Amino acid sequence: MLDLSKLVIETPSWGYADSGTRFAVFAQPGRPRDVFERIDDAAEVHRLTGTAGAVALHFPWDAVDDYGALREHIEARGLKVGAVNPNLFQDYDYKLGSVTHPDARVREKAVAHLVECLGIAADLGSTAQSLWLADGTNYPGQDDLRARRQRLHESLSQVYAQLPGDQELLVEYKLFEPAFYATDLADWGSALLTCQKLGDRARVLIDLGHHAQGVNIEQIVALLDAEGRLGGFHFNNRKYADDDLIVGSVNPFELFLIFFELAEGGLPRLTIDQSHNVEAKVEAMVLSIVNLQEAYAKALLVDRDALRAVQEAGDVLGGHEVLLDAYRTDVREVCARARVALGAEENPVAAHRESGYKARMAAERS
Ligand code: RM4
Ligand code: MN
Ligand code: MN
Repeated sequence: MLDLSKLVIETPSWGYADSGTRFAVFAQPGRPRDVFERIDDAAEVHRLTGTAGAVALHFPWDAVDDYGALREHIEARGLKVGAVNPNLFQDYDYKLGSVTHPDARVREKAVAHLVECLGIAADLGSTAQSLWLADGTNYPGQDDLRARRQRLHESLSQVYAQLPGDQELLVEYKLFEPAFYATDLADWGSALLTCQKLGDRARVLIDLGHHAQGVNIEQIVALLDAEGRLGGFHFNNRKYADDDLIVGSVNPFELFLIFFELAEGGLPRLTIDQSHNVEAKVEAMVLSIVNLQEAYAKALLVDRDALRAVQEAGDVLGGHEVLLDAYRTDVREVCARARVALGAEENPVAAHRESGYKARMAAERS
């Protein structure tokens, strides 16, 4: 029988909040008004799916006066705090960068926020800082590329020196956007080099939407894992760029191949990083979790001994067939039963629709 208990997905507090594109933000009725209500939505997703037991937070978006009270609220709803995500991209001072900014005063401010987040994580019982930088340049010649890298390492070393022993630093990269010429941490290689400079507790975080088209992301998983530097994974899906769509909605086969590699190495920290603009947010999150459960179930079905045997025999398509056998298996029933074993719903999306949660929140949170 399939056991889903080892699969823990962190859902993002920011995935429940208002979001949009640069063209418009369409506020949804019943949307949470503060971090406490975002946690309530996360708890509803966990109740339905059994797999979303932690929630990743973003600061200052989720800042409160009393972190003890926030922690109590989270734990009272049966959740844990996932990674703490410092936000270094919205303050006006960060227009030309945060930890890479040419002005030392701005770099100090960015470092101070990162250090503040170490304390917030400690108060909340979180064991990871998850860092994504919007830093980069838009035009050739705008800034000195080597100097920016130097500033990045100097700033992050100061933070790493203060990293509490039970926390790790996850370093996320992204090819482009908001910078359109040179992003300071653009790919897994630059993130890995940065982590190696910092120390053992700095590891790379892969976001599914942060690569050029066609990049083999499962291979990056295998490579970083083999180096002991795979820290985490952000799930979403895309057709073109960093589209942040529902996991598994556009390219389910790629998701399966990624899970095959993730499951090979022992799962790292797994987080959904999505932004729902036109779809219902809680339902979108539930569907993402269901798709993750199914991809994970299929990855566990791969006959790894048979795979090794045909690989050693040099059978080119034999190995491919072993993967396809697992991928083509209908796992909906076994996942439904595994969810029930966790005390969750057989069909989470239908249960959510029938529960009236959406209408109730629309009335309560008006
Ligand atoms: C970025 C990146 C980060 C997330 C922000 C909101 O594109 O994926 O992980 O924290 O968006
Ligand atoms: Mn991300
Ligand atoms: Mn992103």
